[in-house]
Amino acid sequence: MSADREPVTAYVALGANLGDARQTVLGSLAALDQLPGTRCTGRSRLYRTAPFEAQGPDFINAVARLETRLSAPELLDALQALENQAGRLRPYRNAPRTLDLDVLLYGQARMDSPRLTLPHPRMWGRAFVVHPLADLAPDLVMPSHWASVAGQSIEAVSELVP
Ligand code: PH2
Ligand code: MG
Ligand code: MG
Repeated sequence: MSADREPVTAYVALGANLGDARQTVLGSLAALDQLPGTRCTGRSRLYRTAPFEAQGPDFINAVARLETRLSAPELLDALQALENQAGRLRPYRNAPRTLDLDVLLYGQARMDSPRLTLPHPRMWGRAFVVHPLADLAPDLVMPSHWASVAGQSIEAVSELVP
């Protein structure tokens, strides 16, 4: 981490559908605030969502806003460490998981590397991202985004904490 890097606003999607998904998501929202050089400055409501192009139980999903001095690859490393701590296994693509943490946006960054594509290439087609993101950053969500996710099953299951 570079202490002289200006903080960047990043948005991270949280998802879980194995084990106590709600507790895992709440615990990782708290853990994001403890990452080096990082503050969690906003949390969406929690949502119960049907698996989208995936199998298994319903998910708990949320989005967090971070102010971070970590670079995008450093942030990704930190998120993967939290996934591993939560016991994440990867038996096949989109398998049910104890915890998934995805970088959605990192400032204005655009990148396409084998590890990380920014903005997240599928974020605007997923209700489980669009709805919680709109809790935190309604100006980012355009009418076309709402139209793209209409019909996907999603229900808020917590209050918005200011
Ligand atoms: N994550 C996926 C694929 N499908 N569906 C829901 N409802 N929530 C997710 O977090 C999710 C998904 C790939 O990461
Ligand atoms: Mg994901
Ligand atoms: Mg992921």
